[in-house]
Amino acid sequence: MLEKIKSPNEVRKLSNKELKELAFEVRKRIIEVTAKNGGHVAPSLGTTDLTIALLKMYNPLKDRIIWDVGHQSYAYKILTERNDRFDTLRQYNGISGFNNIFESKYDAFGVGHASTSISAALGIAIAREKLNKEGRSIAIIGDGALTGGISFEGLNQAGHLQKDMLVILNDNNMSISKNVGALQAYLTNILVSRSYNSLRNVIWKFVQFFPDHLRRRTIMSARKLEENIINTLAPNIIFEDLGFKYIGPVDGHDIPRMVKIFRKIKKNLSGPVFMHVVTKKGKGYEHAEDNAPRFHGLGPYEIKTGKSVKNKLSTYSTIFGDVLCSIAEKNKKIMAITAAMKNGTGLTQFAEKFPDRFFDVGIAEQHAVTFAGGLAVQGLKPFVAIYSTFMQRAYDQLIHDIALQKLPVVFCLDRAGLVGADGATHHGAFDISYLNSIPNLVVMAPANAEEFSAMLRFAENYNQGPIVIRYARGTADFINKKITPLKLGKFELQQKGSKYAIIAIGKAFQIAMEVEKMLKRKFPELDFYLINARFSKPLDEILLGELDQNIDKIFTIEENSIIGGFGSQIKNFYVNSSTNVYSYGIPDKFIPHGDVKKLKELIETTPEQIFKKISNLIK
Ligand SMILES: Cc1ncc(C[n+]2csc(CCOP(=O)(O)OP(=O)(O)O)c2C)c(N)n1
Repeated sequence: MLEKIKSPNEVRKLSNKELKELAFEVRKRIIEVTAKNGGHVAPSLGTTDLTIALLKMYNPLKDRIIWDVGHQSYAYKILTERNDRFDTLRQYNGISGFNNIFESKYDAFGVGHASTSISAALGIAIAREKLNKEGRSIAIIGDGALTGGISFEGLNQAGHLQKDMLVILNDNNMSISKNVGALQAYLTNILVSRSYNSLRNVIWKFVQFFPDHLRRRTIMSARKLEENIINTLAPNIIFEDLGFKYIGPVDGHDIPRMVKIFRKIKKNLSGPVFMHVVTKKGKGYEHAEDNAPRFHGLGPYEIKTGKSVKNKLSTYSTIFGDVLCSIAEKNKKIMAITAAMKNGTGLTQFAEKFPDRFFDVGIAEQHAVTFAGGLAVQGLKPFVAIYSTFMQRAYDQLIHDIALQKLPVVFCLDRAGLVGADGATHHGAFDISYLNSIPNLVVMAPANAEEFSAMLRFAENYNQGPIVIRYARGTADFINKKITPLKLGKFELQQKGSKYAIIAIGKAFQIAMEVEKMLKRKFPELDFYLINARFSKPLDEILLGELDQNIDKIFTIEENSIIGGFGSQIKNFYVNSSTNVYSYGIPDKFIPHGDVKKLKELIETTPEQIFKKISNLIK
């Protein structure tokens, strides 16, 4: 059947039975492709039925469907003219893992970072009204994404403006790990109280058939019980209080039921509507259902067993988790904070060992940072682990709440640099640029596993202000050498030279070493300074000053935007000198998704490419 669906118009013609069959085929396709390419399996299997019901009732070119994060939109991609290219999911030049307005006319808004759908859908609803365009605006947001503050900023305005729009809450009780917080407890409360309501109706109906005396007694005790239960169970529906019409909870795997409700909404309801849909993450694939956190997003896996194809090696994230646990063993002031990325940032073990010193704040990066500020101002030592790309959310908090007050918070920015298959929305391309300009902040980046460990220990003992450690995604390189304790702002001079120097920061130092070897082979008469910067802020001004006396050209390498990055700091340092600085890093472009090696070729930062460029400059 899927073969025959060339556009979503054809979904609208299908019967209930055919829709069910289609859901089965779409799930099969998602599993087959993600088993090869990796991807967000469980979220997309969970929303397959909802997607089909939506496409049965809405026209996605006229009605605008806005996914939140977009990691759950694979079924949507398959059914909106992308099935033939779906095998290229997350590969270079292939289908993106999220929604992208440049990829398809069916993608109404670009996504990747959470909690944006309601705001975008409201903007779209108002624009369509002002421009006299037909159609509804529909946001689909998960219970995890709903914990992000922006979603409430959107609800607040939407409830006030009373424009036609539909917000669908895809409630599967899970963020990446189990969803946490009072809001999740509240949503569960709604589910329990609503199912209690239907149970109550059944009981009342049943009691009607009791003989009189029994009925009276049963009714009296039932009433008492009900009063008690209702007070604890039945909450006000917040979304109604905010001005939405609330529908739900609805079984998100019952396509005919959802279709009926969409039909009613289209026909009878105006203003903002909030539909609460309950789904199972990973639905239809037993391994994903049984282990939704692992199947939230993973690399290639074996369909039959669900096992990952590659064994996990030591990554910077796992090292972070291990070292922090060992530091926290002795130092009771250490607290760990994550914004819904417990597993991704390597904090699972910490959460188990020190549950009262671990905080998952939900998808709430801004809150995570200011919350850490509160802990630090009272004398605790918080380590906040956030991916580089998501830290962009909390820029003002970093400046206003932390750096300005010199609070000793340690920020561990995972996934700094190119991340690969998740693409433009997820590359950690900008952190050095956005951090270097903040006063009172120390910014470090490890070149290898041992150095990372030394940086975490340095950060534990540094109390003059905040520190950021930015580190790469994936396997860490080990040098199998102990590192002497770090000194603030001191670069590591690995090799002395003359005339030319290569300075790199973070994982890019591995590239620098390769480049130096190639250069030495080509120019045996030359000696290159080889420097591992370790710090992007403060700079090692003493060493840079010494170089100025001996050096013609400096080559900097980093995996960060060239604009405002490490190289530009070095250029700034030499602005009044005759030393020329050439920088290699991420150019002024958004980098697409694909294998990291391929992406490095694209931006001309493989060791071979940098070697060639430097060779030309030396010639
Ligand atoms: C600002 C931001 N922080 C963190 C993430 C990483 N992330 C992607 S999906 C996700 C969980 C989303 O949960 P939910 O919205 O309930 O969707 P589900 O995966 O359960 O369908 C998280 C934390 C993100 N995309 N954006």
